[in-house]
Amino acid sequence: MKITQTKPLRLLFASTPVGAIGSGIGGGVEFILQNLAQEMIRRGHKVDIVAPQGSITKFGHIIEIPGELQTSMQLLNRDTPISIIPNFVLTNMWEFIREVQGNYDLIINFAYDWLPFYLSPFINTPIAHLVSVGSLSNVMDEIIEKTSIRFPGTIAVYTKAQAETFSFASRCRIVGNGIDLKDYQYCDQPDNYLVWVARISPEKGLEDAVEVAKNTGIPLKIMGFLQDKSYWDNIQKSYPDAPIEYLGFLPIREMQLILRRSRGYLMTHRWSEAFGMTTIQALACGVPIITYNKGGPSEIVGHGQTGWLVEPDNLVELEKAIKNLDKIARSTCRQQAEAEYSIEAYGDRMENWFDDILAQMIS
Ligand code: HBI
Repeated sequence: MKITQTKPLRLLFASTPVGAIGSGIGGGVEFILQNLAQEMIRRGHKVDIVAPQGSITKFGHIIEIPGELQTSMQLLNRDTPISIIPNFVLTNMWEFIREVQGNYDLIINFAYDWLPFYLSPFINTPIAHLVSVGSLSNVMDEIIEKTSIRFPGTIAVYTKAQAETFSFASRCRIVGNGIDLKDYQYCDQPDNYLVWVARISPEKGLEDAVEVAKNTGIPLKIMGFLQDKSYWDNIQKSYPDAPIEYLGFLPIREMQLILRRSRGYLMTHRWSEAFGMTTIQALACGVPIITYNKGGPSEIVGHGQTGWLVEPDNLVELEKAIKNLDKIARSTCRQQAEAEYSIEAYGDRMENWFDDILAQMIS
C-alpha cells in the first residue's frame, strides 16, 4: 500500500531563491512548483511553500522569507566558488525550514543551490531534490552527487538529456513535467506568425529567432520575462527592421491565447535546457515546435511528428524547418500533450517518487 494513499502528506516546498514566485525570474521552476502544488492539493495533500518575499501563487500556502535574492547560477562560470552573503534569502529560508521541519512529512527542494543539498544530513525530515538545471557548476555537481550517494533516490530531474549532463546520471530519477490541459485550447486554424516564449536572457538564444524572422519575413511574437535588458536592446539595435513584437511577461491565460494561434513555436536555446515548459504548453494548443536538437526539448519533440529538431545554431536548417511546419498535423501535438504531459500523469510520477523516498524512511 502506497504511503501517499494511506494518509494525506504534509508537504513543504522550498522554492528557488533567485526570485519571488510570480516575478518570472524563476522561469520554469515557478510554473512547475505551482503545478505540483495544484496537483498535490487535488490529491488531498497539504502544501506549504517557503519562498522569497513578494511570492504569490494560486495553489498552496506561501510562507514569505525576507533577504537578498540569489544570483542565477548560469551567470557564473563552472568553477565559481559558492559565496554566502549576510541576510541571504536562501540561508533565511533554510533556518526557517529547520525550525518547522517537524510539522512536515517531506520537504521538496526546488533550488539549484549548494546550501539545500549540503544541509540534507542536518535536517531530519526527508528532502526530495527536484534539480531544475543541467550541469552548470563543479561545486554543484559535487554536492548533488554526494547527496545522491548518501540519500539514494532523492535526486530527480526532468529529462534523460538533463540527467546525462551529470556524471551520476544513473542516480537521477526522471520525472518529466505536467500542465493542467484545461488551461489550453487546441487551435487548428493558425494565423501567419511564429512565437518565442522564454526568459529574455543570452542562454535562450533569442537572436537566432529574430534573425530567421527577418530572413523569412514571418512575424515573430516574443513573450517572457525581460531578464537581461542590455541583451534585448542589442537585439533590437542589430535587427531594426525584423518583423518582431515583444508582448511582455503575460499570465498563462493571455500567453496561451497568443501561443495557440501561431503557426509554430521556436526554441533556440544555447544552454542545455533541462526541459522547456513552453514546449508542452505549445503541444497542448496543437502548435508544432521547431527546436535545437539538444537538452530536454530534443526528448519532448517527435521529429516530423510534433515538430522539427534542428542542428543547434544552424539558421539555414531553422528556416528550412519553418517551411516544413505545414507537414506537421496539429492534432498530433495535442494528442502527445494528453498522453504524456497531463498534470494527472505528472502527479502519479511525483507521488511514486515521494512514496519511494518515504518507504526508505520506514525500512
Ligand atoms: N540559480 N542560484 C540559482 N538557484 C536556482 O534555483 C536557479 C538558478 N539558475 C537557474 C534556475 N534556478 C532555473 O531553474 C530557472 O528556471 C530559475
